[in-house]
Amino acid sequence: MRSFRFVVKAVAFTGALLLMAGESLAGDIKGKVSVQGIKSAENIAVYIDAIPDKKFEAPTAKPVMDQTKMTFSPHVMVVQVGTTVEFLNSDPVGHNVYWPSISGNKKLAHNLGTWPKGEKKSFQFNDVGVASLLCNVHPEMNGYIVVSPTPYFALTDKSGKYEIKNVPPGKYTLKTWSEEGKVTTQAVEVGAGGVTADLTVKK
Ligand SMILES: [Cu+2]
Repeated sequence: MRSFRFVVKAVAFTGALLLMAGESLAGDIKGKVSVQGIKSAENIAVYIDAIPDKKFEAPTAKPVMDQTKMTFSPHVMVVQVGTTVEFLNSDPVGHNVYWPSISGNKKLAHNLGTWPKGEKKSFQFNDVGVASLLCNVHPEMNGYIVVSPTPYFALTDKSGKYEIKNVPPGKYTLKTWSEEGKVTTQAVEVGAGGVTADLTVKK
């Protein structure tokens, strides 16, 4: 009995050590996105494209896409595939939310309807791509939800900088999406110390 307990403890301890080693091996991908022919390097999604044979569980957190002051806020949101997004109306007027396609696939068009202040509706994004959010009451309103195939994504700040944290070591394809620019892809290899990857997005 005693030796059995010892073995259990030893296995648990070794497991904990391996877990810690795995975590410490994970690195960050960071860098700067430069733009050519586009006004701003802000709000550009940078994410690791689908990893063969790797599936990720749907996140439990439900980010909020707010409709406030006649805008979608944030203007661009990146989520992992499988994420449920809550659409909240914070304005005293009714807003509608629909997207005519996901990355051009009109079969994935969806209209959530129109609802008043303080109420929200949720939608689970199970298809990778970009949903262009529109409101059929206010044609000037638009926003984007970028659905990433992996949990490894970031959005650039005002200066174009981004950081994707805790990526396991390996070779990946980095991909960008931006409102005005073309999709950029770049190979990247993450080692224990992380990696810097600068990208250029062209119009
Ligand atoms: Cu509206």
